[in-house]
Amino acid sequence: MNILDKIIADKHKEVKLKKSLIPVTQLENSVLFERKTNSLANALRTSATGIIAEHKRRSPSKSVINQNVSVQDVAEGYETAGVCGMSVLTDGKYFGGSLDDLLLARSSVKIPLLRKEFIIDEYQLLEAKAHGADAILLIAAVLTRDQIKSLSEFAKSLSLDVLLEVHNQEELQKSIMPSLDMLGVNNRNLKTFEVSTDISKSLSTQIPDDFVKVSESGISSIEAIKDLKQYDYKGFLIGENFMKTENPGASAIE
Ligand code: IGP
Repeated sequence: MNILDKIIADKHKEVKLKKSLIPVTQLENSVLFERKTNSLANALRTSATGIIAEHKRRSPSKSVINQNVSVQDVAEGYETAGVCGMSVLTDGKYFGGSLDDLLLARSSVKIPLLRKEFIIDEYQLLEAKAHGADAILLIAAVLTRDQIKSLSEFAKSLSLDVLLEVHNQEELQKSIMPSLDMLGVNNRNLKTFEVSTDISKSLSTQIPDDFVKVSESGISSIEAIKDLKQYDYKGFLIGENFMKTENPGASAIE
């Protein structure tokens, strides 16, 4: 079993347990549930930098990245640096994140927030809304076309923007549909952890113009961003390069 299969198997158990503990009505009654969301896709269309800065404590590929900073400080630092949006990892077991991180980020900043999670169930979209997300991630490698359709349509009904992540041509082709706002190309293969921005470059021409293009992972220099902009990328998802420093917000300014 590769790591992605393992994460998804665990996620099924986690969602089942959570559903038995926290009923949907409780999520729907959250103070944040009825709020107006702030579109990440719209922000990226008009942003000068296009940077989506991520809060990531650890990962299966790198183990510990940063356990010492508070999510509020990171969020405020990113917002002050002028990033376009923030991605908050909420998976606990493999990334050391939580829904509380999302809630704390929401209480600290106004910029659009992406819930970075392995989404397999509508319940997780209700959680995302109730904890302050403006956008959610769907990963094509672990979902069928039908699942992508029903999850993205449900997300849209909650006014959440949808970022669909692909890593190859096959995943891209099965996923194109109008209920997606942003198409992300993950430069990291989640099964092998190999990273190369060449993947973003080679897939760029196959992404229809109506989607905001986002290049994800392994981006560590302004040059890399300038290069990807030539391929019509509007968003750049950056985690480790900021999080590995003592003050992630300050490093996002550079
Ligand atoms: C950030 P990096 O290499 O800058 O830390 O990558 C982000 O793209 C990465 O964390 C990510 C991810 C994911 C994590 C992209 N897709 C799906 C978990 C699940």
